[in-house]
Amino acid sequence: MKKTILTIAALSMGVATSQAALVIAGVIDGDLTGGNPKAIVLQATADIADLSTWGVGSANNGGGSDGEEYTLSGSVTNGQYVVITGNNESTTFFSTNFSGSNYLGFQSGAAGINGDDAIELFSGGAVVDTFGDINVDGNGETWEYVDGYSVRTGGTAGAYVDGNYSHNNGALDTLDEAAQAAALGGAFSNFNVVPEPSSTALLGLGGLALILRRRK
Ligand SMILES: [Ca+2]
Ligand SMILES: [Ca+2]
Ligand SMILES: [Ca+2]
Repeated sequence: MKKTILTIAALSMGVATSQAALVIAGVIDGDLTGGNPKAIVLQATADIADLSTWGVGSANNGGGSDGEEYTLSGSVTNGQYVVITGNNESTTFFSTNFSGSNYLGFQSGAAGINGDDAIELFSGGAVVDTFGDINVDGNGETWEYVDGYSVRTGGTAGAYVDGNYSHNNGALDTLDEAAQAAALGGAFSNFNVVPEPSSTALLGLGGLALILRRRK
């Protein structure tokens, strides 16, 4: 009997850790030709050896879930960002803000977002984190990011909480690519995700690793 209880406890801890291991860190919709640059940004709050069970979808214009439109691959370490660009444009913007070992890049039409689209993060086929309201067009909403960006400032994965993000709607409006890169600044360079309590020790180690990596 004791053995059974221990097994259940271990399984519960495993589920809690995996669900918080990757979160939506932000969204970008620029103002260059084609509405570029565009990106969905995620951040790891723990090491993930196999990203192939993770994916994203964009729920466009309040039309509800599109399901998992793009599945990730590879692996990430605690604190690393996953950057999914909508296309291969805006190389100056992305090389300025998303270069180095702290960023893992992908490209998918699922990130072809334009400021009024909600984002879903999937793990094992289930939604584990959401940005915005998948059933509401973002125009005029608090989470609108047309010609701008939103960046996570805290919180954990789960139902969408508006206060977990800083919204910079229109912040990239009319700017050229270099100016948009400068306007984004270091928005996606800090470890600004608050992990689940059980992951606190991992955060400490991850933060140290990031500092060591930057000194190289
Ligand atoms: Ca735009
Ligand atoms: Ca979509
Ligand atoms: Ca849209």
